[in-house]
Amino acid sequence: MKYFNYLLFGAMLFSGSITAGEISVYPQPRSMQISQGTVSITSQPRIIGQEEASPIALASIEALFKDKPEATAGTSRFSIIIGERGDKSVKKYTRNIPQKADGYYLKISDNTVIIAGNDERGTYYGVKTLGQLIENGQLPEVEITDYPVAAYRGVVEGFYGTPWSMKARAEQMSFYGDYKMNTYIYAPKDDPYHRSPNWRDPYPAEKAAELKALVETANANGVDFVWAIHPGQDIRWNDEDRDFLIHKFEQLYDLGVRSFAVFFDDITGEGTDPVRQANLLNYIDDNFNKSKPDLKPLLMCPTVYTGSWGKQNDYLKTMGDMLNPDINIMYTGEEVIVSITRESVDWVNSQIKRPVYIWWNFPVTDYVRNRLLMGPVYGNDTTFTSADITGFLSNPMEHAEASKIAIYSIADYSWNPATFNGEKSWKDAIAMLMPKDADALECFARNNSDPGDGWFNWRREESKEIAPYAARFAEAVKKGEKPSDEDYARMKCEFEKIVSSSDRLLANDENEALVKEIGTWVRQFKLQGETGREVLAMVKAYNKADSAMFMAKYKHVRALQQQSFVLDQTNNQNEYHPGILVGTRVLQPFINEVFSGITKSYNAKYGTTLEIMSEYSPHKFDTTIEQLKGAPVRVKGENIQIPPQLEVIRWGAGCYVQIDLAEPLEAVNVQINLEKTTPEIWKFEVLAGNGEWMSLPLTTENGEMTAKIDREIKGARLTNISGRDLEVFLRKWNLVVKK
Ligand code: 14T
Repeated sequence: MKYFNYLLFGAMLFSGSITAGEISVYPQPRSMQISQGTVSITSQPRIIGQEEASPIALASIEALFKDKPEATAGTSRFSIIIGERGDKSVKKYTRNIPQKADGYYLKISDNTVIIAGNDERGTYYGVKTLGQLIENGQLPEVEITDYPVAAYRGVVEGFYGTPWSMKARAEQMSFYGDYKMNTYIYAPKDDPYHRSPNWRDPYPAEKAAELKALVETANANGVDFVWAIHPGQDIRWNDEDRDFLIHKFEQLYDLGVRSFAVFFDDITGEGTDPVRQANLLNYIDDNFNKSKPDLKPLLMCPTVYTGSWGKQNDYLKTMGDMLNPDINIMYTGEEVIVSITRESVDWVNSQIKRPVYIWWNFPVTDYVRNRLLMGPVYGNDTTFTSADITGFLSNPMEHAEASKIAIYSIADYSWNPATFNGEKSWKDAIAMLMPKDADALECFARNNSDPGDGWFNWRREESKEIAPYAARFAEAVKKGEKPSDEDYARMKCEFEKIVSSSDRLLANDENEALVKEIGTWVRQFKLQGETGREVLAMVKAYNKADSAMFMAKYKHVRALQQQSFVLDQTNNQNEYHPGILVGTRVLQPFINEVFSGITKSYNAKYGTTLEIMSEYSPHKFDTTIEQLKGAPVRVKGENIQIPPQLEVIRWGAGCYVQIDLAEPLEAVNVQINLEKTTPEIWKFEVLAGNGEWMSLPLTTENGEMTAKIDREIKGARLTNISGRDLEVFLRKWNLVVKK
């Protein structure tokens, strides 16, 4: 019999009826040896080991073969021997079972399947692998030894914004089970019972019942439901608050929760003290966790959760020295939004004196809520072992189904980083979500993956393949030259694909939840494709000196731009990053440049004065603050606003924010909330009708600064005149005008 080592020859072809190329198991197993034979499944299996084997593993087996007829004397019969370490059924295979949590040994040969887990979840995962191996009623003869690198894999629902629905969460659980993720942390920033103000209060009956049901669903899928509390913003370091916290945990314990976490991220003030945090956690560990033997290790998210912050103080070292050794500590990497590097993990582990538990801020979009992050997972170190990382979790988007592309790959990566292939994993995730329209979803996803320019300073590849063609094309137009036929054809083809993919996605009935979540972005994407197509037609008309055609296309583009603006202004109107952005890295800049460039050329050649501004936005934003560059100016009725920012803004001495109005407007006043600050250190000015900047006095009212304007202005500006660099929260910047 021919044996191949999967790790070395994973992609090799076989001459038998099943090829290795056809066998894809996700996450990728540690070692998979494939031989040529197959087992045909014509009936239900005979199960050996029912009495002792993991109940959820047995339930999964039943689900796998429920459509097969019962075995009769006539049908050829196959058997499944199943159990976990110590069970009678699998005693013979003890030495084959990897001695690793969640590990399993799976062997298929001679009409017999052996599934031997290291523990109950290992057995369950063995069944999940078996399920993925079935192809057209056949099983390949294989021998698999498998176990994960990261002990905890899955998702931390830890984003700001609309929490996932209970339905979406329940649906996620079976997805986690299927792809061997064992952890879901419940920590939505916008659940008031998780965080201030209500963390002390027990859940009301209805919410409690919903959580209980979700915990049961998690258990049925081999997922640890971790309930996290976030008390740091208003905790008082006294026995009363400590007992409130324990009581809240007790309520969740009674609902079935067996794993707990305390999060101290994104807080200020008293609550940030590492010594008091560590004492509280040790108290919980010693008195709550240790008194309940069925609890999983306690988990904490520190206040200092990045390497770059950690290097400025002793916080993480204090945690490492003080916290009981079995308490796990989370970390987002060197920055908040960043790839996880070997260097950063080695550093944090030296501080916390235990393998780190990674909270990976991908594909979360709470810092860019007008975008979707649907691109491949790449950039994380692939040499991590269990000695380096104990957990690797994804913080997802508020769009649960759309997040599955990334989560699928993170499951794959965290199980086996060494063999992780981001591109392949991404494609397979897409095909899993939408088998028939995978190419359409792929077109959308490859053009919607970059969070853009911002304080987070973390870019992702987007529209990678088309980018060189787009760059050459735009450059030619800019220089007044004709783009090459090849570049033209490639761009045309991409825009056609965008339009047809969008229509197919909107009509797709394979994955309703996904279509619902991304639908508005898909409609914007279709407009973008149509605009691109017509901008190309402008170029063609110009080069053929077909003035009538040029004007027809120009007018169409203007109309499409207006529609896209309206779609952006009326959908997803959250208060942070309202609107709907798509294809921002390559496609939109391409469209803008080519539109402006070709219209300029046309104006010059024909003596016309057609508007060349391509993005429809009535007012302009100007700033010298790096973090705010590119922020939108939102028009909402009579208010012209700079959307509030989540992060601390480093507002340098002399730096300003400025709005240039499209037309003179009668302004009433301005309301500015920078949290704790005083008007003396700021200068507010308006651009008067005579073209001169004039300073207006700021006063404080109900904690926010305000200035009366009551005149016609063309712009408004706020400058830091303190002479120092300041750190502020930009909570509100609202110019009230008369319409
Ligand atoms: F706890 C952490 F590990 C963490 O990442 N906390 C938050 C998280 O809830 C959020 O989803 C994520 C992405 O925006 O980043 C953290 O929130 C921040 C991070 C900042 F750098 C909020 C404001 C910031 F300035």
